[in-house]
Amino acid sequence: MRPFAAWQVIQAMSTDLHGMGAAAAPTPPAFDVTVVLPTYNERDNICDLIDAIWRELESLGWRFEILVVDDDSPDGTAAVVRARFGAVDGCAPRAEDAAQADQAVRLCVRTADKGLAKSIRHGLELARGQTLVVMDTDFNHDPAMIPQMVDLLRYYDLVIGSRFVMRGGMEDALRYRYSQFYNVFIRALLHTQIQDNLSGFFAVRRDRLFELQPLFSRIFYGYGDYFIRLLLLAWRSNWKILEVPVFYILRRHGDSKTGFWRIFRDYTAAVLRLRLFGL
Ligand SMILES: Nc1nc2c(ncn2[C@@H]2O[C@H](COP(=O)(O)OP(=O)(O)O)[C@@H](O)[C@H]2O)c(=O)[nH]1
Ligand SMILES: [Mg+2]
Repeated sequence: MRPFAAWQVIQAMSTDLHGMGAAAAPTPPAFDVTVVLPTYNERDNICDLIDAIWRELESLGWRFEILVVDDDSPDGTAAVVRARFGAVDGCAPRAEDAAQADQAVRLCVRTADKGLAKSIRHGLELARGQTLVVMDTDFNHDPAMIPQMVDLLRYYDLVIGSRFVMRGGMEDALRYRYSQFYNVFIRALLHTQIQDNLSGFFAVRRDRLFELQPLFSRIFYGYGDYFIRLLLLAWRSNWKILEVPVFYILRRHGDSKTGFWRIFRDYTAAVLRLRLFGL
């Protein structure tokens, strides 16, 4: 990508942010990009992932923050981040020291109201980037995709890393088939055209996301089902949505927190609720 492209993204976004009278975000954007990383027991992955994201974004000359939102993982995830990066306290709504730097690692350790979706909401509300990216921290999601996903926000409101568009995929072939089938079910019930409603790897324009803020508590609860709700709302709000192909590799270290039957039950309940009662 050409280096000036990022500047154009930022320019375009700030114009819209002011021009559209978007709902005020909790903190003013100080960075071009915030990458929100929800973690639970990711001690052996998190530092390598931050390094990889840093390499991808630094070469583009972007101002960025990487915000780790950890649910007080018993394996010491927060401690390794602090030891390696000396991360500033990311839970403080205005971490002025971080805003001084062009790049920063922030760490927010949550001890109450835990859970994946609530951590992501917390991270998004603390984030100070014009563009917000959310991804897994186990290398399922490829950090090399971030630059193009952010760049495409010049044309779209939301860019999803999708396993089910051409050249997308997943190393775990069985889970790929299950997810593909489940997405057919979601589309049939919710009447959308989104191919990967379970991705959780996305980049969104800050101004667009915060237009939804009054509805955040109806979206961000539970586990990955928050993404189904977010996408449905985005779809019904006529957002411009693009799916770009991503290939999920297996997690590098540690265990998945996704239990098949629990997820199947919870997601099906979530989709049926959306179908019957809306958001
Ligand atoms: N903060 C927080 N992060 C979580 C929680 N559960 C899972 N995660 C993170 O969410 C991401 C997705 O979880 P993962 O186990 O990789 O699920 P999978 O990709 O479906 O197998 C990973 O980065 C996890 O560390 C949680 O309760 N709180
Ligand atoms: Mg994962």
